[in-house]
Amino acid sequence: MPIPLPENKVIVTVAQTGALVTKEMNPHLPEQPEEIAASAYACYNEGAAIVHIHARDSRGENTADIGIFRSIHEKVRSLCNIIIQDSTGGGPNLTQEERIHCLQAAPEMASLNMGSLMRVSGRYAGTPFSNLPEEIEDYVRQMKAVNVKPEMEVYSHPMLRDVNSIIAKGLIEKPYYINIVLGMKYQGACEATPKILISILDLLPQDSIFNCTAVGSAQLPLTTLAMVLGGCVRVGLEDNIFYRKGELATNAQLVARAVRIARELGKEPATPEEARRILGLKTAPKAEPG
Ligand code: KMH
Ligand code: ZN
Repeated sequence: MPIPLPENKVIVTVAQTGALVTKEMNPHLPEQPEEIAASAYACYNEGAAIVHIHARDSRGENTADIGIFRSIHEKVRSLCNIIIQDSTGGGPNLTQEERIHCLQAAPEMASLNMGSLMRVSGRYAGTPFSNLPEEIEDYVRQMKAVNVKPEMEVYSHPMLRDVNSIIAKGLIEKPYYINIVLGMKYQGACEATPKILISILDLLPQDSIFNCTAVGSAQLPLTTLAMVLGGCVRVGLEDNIFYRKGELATNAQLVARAVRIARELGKEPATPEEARRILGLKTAPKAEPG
């Protein structure tokens, strides 16, 4: 079982952009560096401690361009000290090699997807979201070399095999930060149900802190359940574009709601500094807000 967060804190992550959502789907989607930074600042002010970053080019396509990642980081850090977690999931148009380029822009954390899935709809149906054991190991070694904390994304029970494998090989340090991602519309991903969340929690290694991400309308009930169970939560437009049925959300609204629920449950959102301490982050931001 995972360890509950100390001091009744909740670490709130905002996943603002993602790889699959477009401005046509939700015009509030932040895509360009200025938009991403402004939205991250609004989310920080509502209580987010971590921002999960995907970069887009000027046409809104997923990109691995280091200059764009650096520009996002600089702009975010000029506004606030929120923890920057870059995505190494990237997007379906990026190669395995490109997806890890973001480490060169010096994030404090990076996502590490713990197994392969198959895309079954949309433009990339029939292509794999490839995260083979040797690819995971290569990514985690690169993160370890630059003191970037992995946020391990687990979409199904068998992915815990690779979590346990990198722990056994000493490639990752405690506390292990495990993001249970439920409801992805990919073959091989689990549905977003309370039973499935709890059954994965039962199998987590010792010394792990868990976060819950749930896609679509499951975001609200499952992140609420995660807080009740002593975990952290991720909200944002990457996973869910609606505030409620038929009403498009902003990232800041989704963070504000998660924080309100946390407080109703007697918990406080961790500040970025508190989250750095809880997660044992080693790399301080390169630039302080001015
Ligand atoms: N879109 C999420 C469900 C990543 O960026 O590494 C999965 C994700 C992957 O966040
Ligand atoms: Zn992502």
